[in-house]
Amino acid sequence: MISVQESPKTAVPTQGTIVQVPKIHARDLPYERFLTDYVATNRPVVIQDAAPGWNALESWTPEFFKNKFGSQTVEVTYGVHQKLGDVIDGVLASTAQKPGPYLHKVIIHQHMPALLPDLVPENSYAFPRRYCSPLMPKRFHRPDGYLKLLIGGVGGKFPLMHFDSDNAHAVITEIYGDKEFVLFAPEDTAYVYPHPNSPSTSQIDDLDHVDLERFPDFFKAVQYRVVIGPGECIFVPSRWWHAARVVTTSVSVCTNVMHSTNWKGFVDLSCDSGTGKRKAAMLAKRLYLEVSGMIMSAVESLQAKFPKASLVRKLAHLSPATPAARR
Ligand SMILES: O=C(O)CCC(=O)C(=O)O
Repeated sequence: MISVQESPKTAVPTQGTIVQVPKIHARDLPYERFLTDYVATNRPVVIQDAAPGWNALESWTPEFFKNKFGSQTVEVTYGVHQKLGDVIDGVLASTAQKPGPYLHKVIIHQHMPALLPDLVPENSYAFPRRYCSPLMPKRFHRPDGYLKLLIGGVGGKFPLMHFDSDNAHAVITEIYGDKEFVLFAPEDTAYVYPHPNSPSTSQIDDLDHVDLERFPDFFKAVQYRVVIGPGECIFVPSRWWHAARVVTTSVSVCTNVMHSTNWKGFVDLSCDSGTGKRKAAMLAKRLYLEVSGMIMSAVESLQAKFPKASLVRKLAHLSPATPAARR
């Protein structure tokens, strides 16, 4: 029995309609059903108890990071470098009136690989899938799903409301504290006012005080809101706008997912038309990605139909359907 906690739609005069993102316990959402009901339909969901057994859930407190990595210099936000110990002091002093830093540039495999054993077994809902494929062009090859560490204090927030590049899905798993997400569907893009020069970032930077003179159609956008706590992860589908704000001092991790259902959008985005030589290069890239996509689709359906066949197991790394099939 699926326990979906959906609250009724609430009409808020200046902000439009607010809908709660459904929450489902992992035991009621097998991975295959997650793929068909949410990934393939591009709808958001929160999964509870998504990462049972993670040491991180027991040990990753702000103090843990200060003690273990306090002297390490990290990039906190775009181009801002600081010692992690100072970042944690700022996070702990953060208030709604005077928000402290929000750490979002640490890639765990690259900058803090010692943390990896605390994230085992892997959260299957966050499995990066086609990003693991050796057929992925080098620039996009991310067997780790680009696993990022996010730390912030009360009132802190991810700096931009945006949707992820590459037409990627994102999964954010909360480890410590609570964080609020506000999402907007791709069909409401016009109402969140993308930057003319950066179409994946919104001009709206404070969802609680939206300037309705500058952004008069904002109230037409449907807001999908939810607060996630330790052990819960949110699936943010491709092209969904999202903003994240810390409710209580928060530590979480984020990965990107590339699946057959967001592949076409990825190919279209990465092969813009261009002219002259560039046009020829883009056509070659498109051909490569389309053929690779077909090979990956074939490998994926073989894994679904004949999971135990030895040839299929040999080919599986070309588009692993499970973490075990990744090489
Ligand atoms: O801060 C968060 O939880 C959101 C992270 C995010 O959207 C991103 O890294 O692209």
